[in-house]
Amino acid sequence: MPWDRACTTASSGDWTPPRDWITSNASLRRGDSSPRALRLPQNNPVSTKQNRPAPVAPPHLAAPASRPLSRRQRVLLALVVAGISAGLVYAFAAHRQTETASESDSHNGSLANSRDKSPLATPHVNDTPAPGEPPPGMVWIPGGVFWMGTEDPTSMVCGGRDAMPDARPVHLVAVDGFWMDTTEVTNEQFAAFVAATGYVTVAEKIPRAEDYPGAPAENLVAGSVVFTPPPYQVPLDQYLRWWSYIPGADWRHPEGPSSNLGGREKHPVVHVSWDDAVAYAKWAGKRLPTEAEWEFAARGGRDREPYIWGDELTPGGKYLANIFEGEFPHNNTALDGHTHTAPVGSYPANGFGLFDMAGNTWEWCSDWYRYNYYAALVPGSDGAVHNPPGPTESYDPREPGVPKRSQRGGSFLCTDQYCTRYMPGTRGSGAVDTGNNHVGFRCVRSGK
Ligand SMILES: [Ca+2]
Repeated sequence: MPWDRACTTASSGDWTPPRDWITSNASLRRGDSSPRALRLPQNNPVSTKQNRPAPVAPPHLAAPASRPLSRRQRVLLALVVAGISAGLVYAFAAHRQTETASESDSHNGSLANSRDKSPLATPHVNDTPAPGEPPPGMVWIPGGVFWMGTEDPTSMVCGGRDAMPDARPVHLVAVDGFWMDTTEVTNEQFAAFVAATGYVTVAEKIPRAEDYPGAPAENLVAGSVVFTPPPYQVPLDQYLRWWSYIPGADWRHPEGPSSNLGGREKHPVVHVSWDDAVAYAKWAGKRLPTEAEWEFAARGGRDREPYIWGDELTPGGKYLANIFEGEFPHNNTALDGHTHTAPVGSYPANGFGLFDMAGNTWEWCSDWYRYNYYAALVPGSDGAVHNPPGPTESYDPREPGVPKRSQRGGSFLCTDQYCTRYMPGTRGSGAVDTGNNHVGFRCVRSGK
């Protein structure tokens, strides 16, 4: 299939190759007016140290057999045998010590060490039965083992230009069963929460100057970040060309004060910060998913496939998610039927009955975002990392000092021209205080 038909990229001779930064998931903190170069390091600091013991040479005890040994020779031979025996004992002890150290390393160091052992765990979906009737709007995800992360997608057809180094090493993860919302939280669901609690989202509050040092005074008004593409092609290395802080933009006014939710009751709620999402989840008796839960659920039982529906972006020319087609950011051809958010459930569900696990809106996860988290994970004795909760603190070298949580799934603005984070193994992140009009969420509930 020709590239321009298989991918979201329109045929364009003057298309400017993007740099490796995450436009569609850029962290635009309230009051932040200066564009930053958002570059990821090209390689993760993954140890390849093997920690194997040095090979022990086999003993060579061949003695001359054609003539009897003298007493001196017998004594020397006895000493040699004793020495070799002691050496073997020492070598064996050293081997055990090295094995122990290696095991200890794998509990304290990198996942790479565990790769020396054949993992006992294999990718599978558990047959754990649901612990009861499903809560309304939720489906049972039975848990299991899967390969989490992605290999470099830049070599794939339609894989985009971002190597996604933060999604490696690909590693085995085991997750327990849990309930998950079949769709992203909708505007009408969020409205019910606000009506019941009087909750006010971050975007509806006036930012405090002390929280945003250096921010222009005109930005210290309630509002949020909105996708505002120009009507012409622009260089793809300055995201402020298509993102704007719009006073009055919030979940009720997705594009600004003149917009509303009319006809968008079933669309995913947007302009929610991480705290807003957590507040909703608590009210609903739920929680946000971990990244591991989210990715296991998104894959729907498929093993290491680039898309939640298989290995081709548009099988049979059909779009299976709300992403971006055309020329980013100015020409959205909407071949998938939508230029902005789509009503939840507009595209086929994945193997677990979950909708929009690719595209539509980014979804907040509970984990702090740390770019090299996967390289420091601790596998269990079966070679799998069990129910990883995320790192204890965030770190994004692109924006050090900005606390970020993980986001997953990509959005209606993701395109292979820029980033392909609708692939389930890829990762995104966002400043905890920052929502925009392509970030939403869904909730989970523990199975126990
Ligand atoms: Ca679309």
